[in-house]
Formats: sequence, structure tokens, C-alpha cells
Amino acid sequence: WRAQYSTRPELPKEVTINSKTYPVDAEWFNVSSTILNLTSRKLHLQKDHPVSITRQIIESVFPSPTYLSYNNLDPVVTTHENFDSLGFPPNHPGRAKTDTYYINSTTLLRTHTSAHEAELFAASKSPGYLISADVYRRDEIDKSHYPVFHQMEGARVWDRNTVPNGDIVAAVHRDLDALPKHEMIIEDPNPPFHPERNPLQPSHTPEEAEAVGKHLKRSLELMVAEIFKRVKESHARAGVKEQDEEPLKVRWVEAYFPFTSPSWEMEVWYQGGWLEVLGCGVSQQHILNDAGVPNQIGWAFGLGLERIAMLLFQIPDIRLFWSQDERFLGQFRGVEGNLGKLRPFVGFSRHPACYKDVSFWLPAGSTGAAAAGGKGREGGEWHENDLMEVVRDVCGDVVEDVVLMDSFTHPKTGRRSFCYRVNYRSLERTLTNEEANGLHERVKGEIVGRLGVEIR
Ligand code: FA5
Ligand code: MG
Repeated sequence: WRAQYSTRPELPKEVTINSKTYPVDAEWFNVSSTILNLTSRKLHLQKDHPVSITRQIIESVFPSPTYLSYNNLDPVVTTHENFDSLGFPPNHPGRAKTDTYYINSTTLLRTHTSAHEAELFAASKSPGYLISADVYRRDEIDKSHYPVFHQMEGARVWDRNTVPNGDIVAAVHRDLDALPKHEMIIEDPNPPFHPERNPLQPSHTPEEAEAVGKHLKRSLELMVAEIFKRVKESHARAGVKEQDEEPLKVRWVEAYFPFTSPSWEMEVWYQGGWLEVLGCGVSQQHILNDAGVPNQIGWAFGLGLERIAMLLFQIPDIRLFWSQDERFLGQFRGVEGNLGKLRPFVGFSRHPACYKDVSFWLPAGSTGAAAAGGKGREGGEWHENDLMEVVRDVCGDVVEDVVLMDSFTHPKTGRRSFCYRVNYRSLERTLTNEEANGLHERVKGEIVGRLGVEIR
């Protein structure tokens, strides 16, 4: 019966992505054909696509020749580029097969644009760069997460050997003063660095880290100010009343990345909650040292282009970006060449949702400690990203979200049980209950067959 349910392609010997061929390793390969098919889409380069329009608006805030743009870097990278070069420890959960799409043990679909930092810092063609690219992650299913999305990475360095008097602090301050001002109120209660939570690097002086951090934050604030300016204009054009606009709220929160310190994330208020739009920080000096530019010091950021595009066009659900429906794409036509045409997205009527629950026991001996979003785990253990992947393979984009409702440990046997709610809703049409039932039955069959769970 497994074969009957299986939507999984036969394990290929090799895969070809963007006309390059890679050998597949049975132990590591976990890229479904759904995902492989998306590697050619490159929404950030598709004319008049909201992701491409967003990219161009942000590029205008980081102009050449200070910032050079790289928009065609290959999505297939090595584990060294994606993880080791950035200082990810060997046991970092991001490396697990449950989180990352592998082709073989040393080759993967990049999980972030930071995979290209070492290469571009080494190339040293300009004081700054921008990279826009498709990135891949096995992740949860909801309105702001998708397994393929687009990031823009930015970086800026200053070189002790070339700034006047070797004075980095003065040079950064001069560049900061040359940046435009903005009038947004930004919530930023954070100190420039913090000995435990957000430490200064040993090779940086407090003044250097503070100056670089200020230049970084101002640059990114100017980026969101530009986005909000475009939102305001588009609202005026579409006749949206001021009282119907969402309050404009932006905040900085402390964060952690293996490749920056101190680090922060920017969050923006959107549809009644805080939406994380980017991560950033002062680049770890070892990356610049390893890239052969130990005299440089600088910052880097990585933002989610879809998340910014959601703010810019008021797009409510990340699945829409993949729509080929003219009712979606038609709304952006002509905007790339003329931002004066930018208008808020008008949603198509919302089709009804259909919830279905699935409850199951984990295979005996599986603790499922990581199931509820917890990170650390061993290979072979239960992880909810595996469930998400099955749901995506079986249902494609007709699932809006998958939410853990309940978990339970049997007092005698110690076995773990979970109940998840799958919300079926198409963006494009009304699903019949029979259709949703059929999908749900297939999801159940697949999780039994692939994950070894027992339906309750
Ligand atoms: C990173 O990927 C870091 N490389 C960012 C960075 C670069 C930090 C340089 C410091 C220096 P993170 O995993 O938080 O960080 O992702 C960055 C952004 O990508 C998030 O803020 C969010 O906007 C977006 N993002 C993350 N996961 C998804 C997803 N599944 N779907 C859509 N957007 C996502
Ligand atoms: Mg993050």
C-alpha cells in the first residue's frame, strides 16, 4: 500500500540544477521534486514580480559603486560555504537533514545568502555588496514561511589600511553623517553591545563596534523608510484612508548568529503582530581574516525579500508569490519600470478554510523532544519539519498552516503522541470537503509510511 500512497520520486543517481549536474547520495538526498522544480523560478529576477520590484527598491537605497549587486549566484553550495566558513559548530541544528535540503553529504541548497560571504569578502571588489537569491529551508508552514524564499544579503566594510590615519571610527562616522536622515520612530532599547547577551568581539574596540553598529542600523532604517514611503504613496493612489492604515512600528531586538557579534533583528508591525524582516550584525572578524582581508571591519545583514514585499504591497500570504494566476501577477505589471504605478495588492475573495486534525503515536523509543519547535536533536529522531514536508509534498500550496494542538506522553509506556491541525484553504478556488478529505487521508498514509507513526 505504500507504493499506492507514495508521492516521492525514485531516488535519482544525479540531479541537474541550473544546468549543472550533481551526484546524489542516498543517505543525504532529501530534495523532493516539488522543491527541485522551484529552483528554476528565480522570482527575484522575474520582471514585474513583487519580489523583483522589492529587490530593486532596496538596491536603490544601497547604490553602486559603494555596493555592487550579485543576483545570479548558484543555489547549490557546499556545507563548507553554507556552514563551516561562517563558524557554525559541527552539531548546529541548522545542519540537520530535518532543516536543510541536501543533495549529498557535502552539497546542499543554500539555506541563506550568507553562504556567499566568504567568497565576496575575498573578492573585495567594492566596500559593499548586495546578493539577492533564492534560498531553501525545511521549515514550518504558515503565512510568513515557505520552504523556498528569497533573501537579500548586504555587507559593508572599512579597511584600516586605507581610511585616513587608519582611524576606522572617524571614517565610519563620516559615512554615517553622509547618510540621509529619516523621521521614523524606532524602538531600540538595546545597548551597542552586551557582555553576555551580545558581546563585543575581542579584536574590536568598543568605539569601532558602536560606530559600525550605528551605520548598520541607520542603513537598514533608511531601507524600511523607503519601503514605507512607497506604501504611503500607493495608499494615496488607491484612496486608502489614513485611519485604515496600520500603525507604522519598527523595533530592534537582540539576536544571535554564529557569524556576527553583536547581532540584531528588525521587526515590523504587520497585520496585528511583529513580523521579523531581517537579521544583521558586526561581522565576525574570523570571516574577514579567512577571506584574506584581516584589515577590514564591517557589518552584514540578511533580509527576507518576501517579508518586505508583503509589507510593501500588503500581501497577506507568502504562498501567493508562487502563484502564476493572472489575478495575482497582473496587479504588478508595468510597476518595475514605473514605481508611480505601485498599488496595494487587492486580495481575491477568500475561499473557505477546512480544518482537519491528525493524531498519532511516535514510533516506540522516539522522544520527539524537538517536535514543538525545540531545536537540538539527533538524526533519526522525530522532527515536525518532516511532517511539514510530507504535507507539502502531498498537498502543494492548498495548506495554509499546520499547527500543533496537543501533545501527550503515555504515563505507562512513555510513548509520545501529537495532534496537529491541518488548515486546508486554496488561494485560488473553493476546496470541496471531499477533496480536503482525500488529501487528508493521503497525508495520513504518507506519514505512516514515511515517518513510521501510528495513527490514533
Ligand atoms: C539568516 O538567514 C542570516 N543569514 C541573516 C544574517 C545575514 C544575519 C548576515 C547576520 C548577518 P534568518 O534565519 O533569521 O537569518 O533569516 C533572515 C530572514 O529571512 C528572516 O528575518 C526572514 O525575513 C526571512 N525568512 C526566514 N525564514 C523564512 C521562511 N521560511 N520563509 C520566508 N522568509 C523567511
Ligand atoms: Mg531569524
